[in-house]
Order: sequence, then C-alpha cells, then structure tokens
Amino acid sequence: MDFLRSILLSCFLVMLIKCNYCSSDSVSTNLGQDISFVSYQTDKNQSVTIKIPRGPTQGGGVTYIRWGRSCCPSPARSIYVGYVAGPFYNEWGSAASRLCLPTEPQYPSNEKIDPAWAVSYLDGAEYETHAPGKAIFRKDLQNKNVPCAVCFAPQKTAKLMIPAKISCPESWTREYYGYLMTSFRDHVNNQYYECVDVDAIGIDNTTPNHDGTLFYFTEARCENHGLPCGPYVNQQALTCAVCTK
Ligand SMILES: [Ca+2]
Ligand SMILES: [Ca+2]
Repeated sequence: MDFLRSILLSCFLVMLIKCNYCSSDSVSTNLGQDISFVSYQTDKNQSVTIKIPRGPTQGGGVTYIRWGRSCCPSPARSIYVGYVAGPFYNEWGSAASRLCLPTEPQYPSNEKIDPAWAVSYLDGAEYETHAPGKAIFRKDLQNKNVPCAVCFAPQKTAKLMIPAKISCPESWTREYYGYLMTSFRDHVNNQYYECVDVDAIGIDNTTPNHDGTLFYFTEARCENHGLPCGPYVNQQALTCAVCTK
C-alpha cells in the first residue's frame, strides 16, 4: 500500500511540476506519517500545503486452502468448502496438484466426452495415515476422505506455508498448522506437499477404501541423506504451518 501511495504521490508531484505550480526543489512531503502532505510554492509565491490522509496499510487479503477441514480459522472467511480431489495415485500423467472441489459443481453442457479416455481424471482423496496416524491425529483417519475449505484472510498481503514448523515468524499470523503430507514415495503420481490441519477430520461415511489421490505423512531423513540429525528426526512426521501477514 505504501508503495502504491508513493507511486500515486509521485504522479501527483509530476502533475504539479508539469502544471508549473512549483519546481521540484520547492516540493516537500512527509510520507510515512499519519497524514501525508505536499507543500509547494505557487507562481505567485504563495505556500500551499495539501494534506493526504493515510489509508489503511493492510492489503486486500489473501486466499489459502485449509486441507483436512471444512471451515476456516477466524477471522478468515470461508469462500467455499468441499472435497479434496486429484489424480489417481498410481497413474502416470494428469496433474501434480490436488484441488478443493466445491460441493455443488456446475455443468453448463450436458454433452458427454467421447471417447471417454481422452480426459484427465479427478478422484477423491483419502488419508493413508495407517496405524501411526491414530496417535498423530488422535483419531483414525485411515481411508477416510479429505475435506477442504478455501479461506479468505482479509487485510493480508502475503501467505506462506512453512515446512517443519508449527509456529510462524514474528509479526506473521498463524492461520493453522498441521502435518506435511504428499503422495507415497513409490507411487507414480507425484504431488505437491500440502499442510493438512492438525485437527483434520474425515468426510462422513467415507471409511470404505477407494484410494484415489492419497495423503501420506512426510519424514525427513537425517542419517546419510543430507539433513542434520538432532533438529531432524528419522521416522517422525514433519509438521507445517500456514502463515499470513
Ligand atoms: Ca474412503
Ligand atoms: Ca486407501
């Protein structure tokens, strides 16, 4: 916002100069204070000061997906909630990302795709947390399907997912934290890392195993794999934090 104000003020100053109201040497400002001003000398040697109240310094907001939940943390607002979906875990091709599908899709055309194979498939998402997940998430999410919420955090200008942290840097707001999850290391469909909420839930009545696109814990390997042991621990689920500012 300050950058935009600087540009607007610069344009204003250029307009003043072009209109021969003043020379650039006679112009002064106090940008950065609560009330900005521009002072200049008119061609009749009169001193004129224009006050420009400062607007809010916050930005227009950012969006993020809260994986594993169907609501947004206050004061963020929910744009929509839905079902996580992505490519089948063991097929080549398609995409490398999951989507938060809305619960009410819109199909403006009734035309079927023919031939049926000339498409990219989206499948529902399942937790593959197995036995360790019962302790880590304090509930059994195995094979349950994954909800999501698309959230809008007003008055923010930046967002950041930090792996291996549950806290955010000073002056940042933690939107949520959880566990860093992605596709299985030996499946052919590669996926981005996503931050699944620490209080993740499963969609009701989705316990049957249909696979689809799958979420696994991520583990940092410290021994003989390049990461320092001590801060990083083998066989321990990596965390994550989603931060805004
Ligand atoms: Ca399922
Ligand atoms: Ca499964």
